[in-house]
Amino acid sequence: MTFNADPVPVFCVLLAVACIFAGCTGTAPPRETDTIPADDFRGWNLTVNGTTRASYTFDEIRAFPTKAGNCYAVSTVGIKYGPYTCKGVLLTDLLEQSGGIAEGDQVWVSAPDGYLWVFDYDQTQGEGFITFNESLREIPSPPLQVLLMYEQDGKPLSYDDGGPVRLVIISEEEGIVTEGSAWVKWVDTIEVKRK
Ligand SMILES: Nc1nc2c(c(=O)[nH]1)N[C@H]1C(S)=C(S)[C@@H](COP(=O)(O)O)O[C@H]1N2
Ligand SMILES: [Mo]
Repeated sequence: MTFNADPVPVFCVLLAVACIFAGCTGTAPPRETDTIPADDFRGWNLTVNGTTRASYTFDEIRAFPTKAGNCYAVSTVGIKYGPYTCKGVLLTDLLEQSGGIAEGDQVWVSAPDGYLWVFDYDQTQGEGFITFNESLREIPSPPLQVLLMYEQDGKPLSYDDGGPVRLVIISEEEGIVTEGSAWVKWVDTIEVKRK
């Protein structure tokens, strides 16, 4: 008697059987530092702390008036991200619910990974950002707005892209590139700092 089974398919069958017993499902493993919610975004909360403090669920954020615009970023090393259509809620609309902001205030925007970006008053009003054209030449800034984005190119913002909510800078005009360092991913805290 000869045993002449081709070793390749045999190996594949063994691998498949081993995989079934090991519980492989083809999905990504859970994140180790799961202080940041997964893509269903349950448990995520956004705290806005101005003269009054407010806390919002993802559904409550989406219940705010929506705003959409063009957004396009460049990283510190010159890689461009976009252009995208970004949709979400305006920072100023959110801040309004917590007492608003006044000249001289700063707005601190942070995320569970410890990242923090500080916006001065002018920037909350869409002014004072550095802007570039698509060739990354600095250009005078057109009118801009600061948006908390939860939809990018018509799709819910994924965790990997900074979801549930990422701070972005939008413009009516197309091809306006802003600095990616201000585009805080996984935003969960917004604080108004008054001197
Ligand atoms: N929460 C959080 N947001 C962040 C960062 C970060 O480290 N943590 N890095 C910033 C910087 S410096 C850049 S250039 C962009 C990079 O965007 P990407 O991670 O989508 O490539 O995200 C910005 N937002
Ligand atoms: Mo960056």
